[in-house]
Amino acid sequence: MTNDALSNLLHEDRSFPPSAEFAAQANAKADLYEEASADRLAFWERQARELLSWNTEWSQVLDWSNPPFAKWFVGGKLNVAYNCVDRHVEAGHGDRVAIYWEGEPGDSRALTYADLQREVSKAANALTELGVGHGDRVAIYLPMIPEAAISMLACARIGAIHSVVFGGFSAEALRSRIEDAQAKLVITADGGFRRGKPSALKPAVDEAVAKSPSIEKVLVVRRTEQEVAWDDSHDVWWHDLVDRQSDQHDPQPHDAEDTLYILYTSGTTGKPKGIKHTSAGYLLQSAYTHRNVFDLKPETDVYWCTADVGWVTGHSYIVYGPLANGATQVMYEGTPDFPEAGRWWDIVEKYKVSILYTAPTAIRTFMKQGDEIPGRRDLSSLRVLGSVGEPINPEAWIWYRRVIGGDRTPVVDTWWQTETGAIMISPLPGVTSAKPGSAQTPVPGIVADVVDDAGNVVPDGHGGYLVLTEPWPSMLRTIWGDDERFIDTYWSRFPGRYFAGDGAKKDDDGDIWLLGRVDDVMNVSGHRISTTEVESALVSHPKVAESAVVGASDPTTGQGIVAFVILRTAAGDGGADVVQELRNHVAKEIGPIAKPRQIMVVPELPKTRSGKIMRRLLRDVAENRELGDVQTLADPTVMNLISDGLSKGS
Ligand code: 6R9
Repeated sequence: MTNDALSNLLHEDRSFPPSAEFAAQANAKADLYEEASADRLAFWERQARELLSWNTEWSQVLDWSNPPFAKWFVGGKLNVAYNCVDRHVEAGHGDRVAIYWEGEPGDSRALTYADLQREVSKAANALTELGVGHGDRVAIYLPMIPEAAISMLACARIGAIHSVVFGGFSAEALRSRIEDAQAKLVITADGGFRRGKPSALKPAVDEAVAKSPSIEKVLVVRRTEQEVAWDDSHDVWWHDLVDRQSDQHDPQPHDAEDTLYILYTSGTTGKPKGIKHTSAGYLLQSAYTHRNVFDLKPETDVYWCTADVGWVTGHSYIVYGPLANGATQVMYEGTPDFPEAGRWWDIVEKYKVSILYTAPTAIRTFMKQGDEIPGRRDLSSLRVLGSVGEPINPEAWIWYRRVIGGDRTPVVDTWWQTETGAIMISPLPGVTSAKPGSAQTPVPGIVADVVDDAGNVVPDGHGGYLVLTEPWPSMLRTIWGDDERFIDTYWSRFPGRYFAGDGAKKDDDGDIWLLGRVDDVMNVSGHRISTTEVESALVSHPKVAESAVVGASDPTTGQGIVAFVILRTAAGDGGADVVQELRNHVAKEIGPIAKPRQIMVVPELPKTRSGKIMRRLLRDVAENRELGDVQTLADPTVMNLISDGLSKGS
């Protein structure tokens, strides 16, 4: 974020109190805060009794005797899939639609809770037939089709651990995740539809599986009907195997602390971290926040979260939270602008969506396209709007509320992370007077603060680092296979407290404003990508000697990836197409989301005397700003070399 944007943000003083009508009907009332602060653990126990169905009650709500390794609901047993599916059928809601699925080409499916129960049971039986059991890891690499949710729930049902890999990731990214988790099975599809065209997935799986000795079988959903290469020794069609299974499956109780899933996210090194989430606490906080932050009324609302299931938002707010709450939701396969820019608003109108949860990047893109496109659709069904993934600038917040929400709906800006598992800081609609641009208050049951470099809590009106000061039910339990990295990354910077990696400020009312990452993690369209990961991809190209990557502020995507590269002498000037070649190389190594917006070929990189690249100066160049202090550079003239080279080149 630029300094200008930051000071504008902190001068934002508009406030939107909830309407009396909304407040009167809201699930969450102000007394939740009092109840939770009076006795936090008792508060979570009450939520656990009210929101989840247990086979065995816990004997201890939180075991924090060996921090930072938490155990929640110790001794408790439940089945996550039963909680998300079967119990709603048993309660008489079998005919309620769970998922209105909308394919990009315009095909659609509606799955009721009874349908979902049958599909998940069949898939669970199929996984068992393939030899997948409790504790085994299953990689899921699927487009946004119902089978994604069905596969996740089938794993949960039998106690297998899923590792969903975003379908936009490369074969290499998939391979490294399979290897780290030692997955036994991959569930994939021939492809999915993207911008009007089938986009293949199976070839990337074939490439990854060829180098993955742990994989025994590949289960393939037919979606696009593209030609696929087939290896009978391990490839199995979903429709051959799953369709012939019994639709009855008896869900066994699993331990509250059994691992539910691993989800990889970028850290400050090149190696993604496998964030490990367990069962009961995770499900509880997903369900609790989904109910209270979005004010979900399962009988009447139609909820739509536009995320992909490949990200944590899709895990907690498409699969686990909404389904645990018995919600009716929309799931959409494709892009927002196909066949035209109004596609999302057509979907809102068609299904009468009442709760919409999306990312600031999307909102800013729509804002650029103008008010007319949403203006031509009937959006009057909307009653709550949510935002997630990156700081939302006040202008985008105001536009979202005014144009999409008809100046009527509360907007909730929800801060959380893959690691936190569920929403941590957010206004409560019906309770909080919302401030555009601020996530404001930890939700009841959560304790957060802002500290300075030395770990002292900053007074109101000051900034520093966001920390979480008490364990929470949906917290990550560790990094898969790497307890040391878990401790180092999150619990060492401020001992005893969880360091989120985000800068934050408390305003004069004590409300929290998130200011973006303070580490080498970029946030591009709400996706976390580490600078080191992109740098490693670049230097793996034979023409590149060295590279440095920064996130430069971008009006639409939040940040854009800007890479500085030094070419190898043997590569000469690299040729006219070198920049394109390198951009494509990064897309191939990591995935198209990591493609640099801009690559600058430079003769040198700015380094300190100890050899550390000064990204701050590169960010100044990337954002066309006057250079900051160059005194700590080993060679202060390097910046002249860089700017001269760039002005000649352009
Ligand atoms: C859920 C999700 C987490 C990082 C986080 C922060 C940024 C997310 C935000 C936000 C400001 C919000 N972030 N929500 N920043 N306001 N409402 O996005 O998880 O992909 O792990 O990213 O995203 O920087 O640290 P994840």
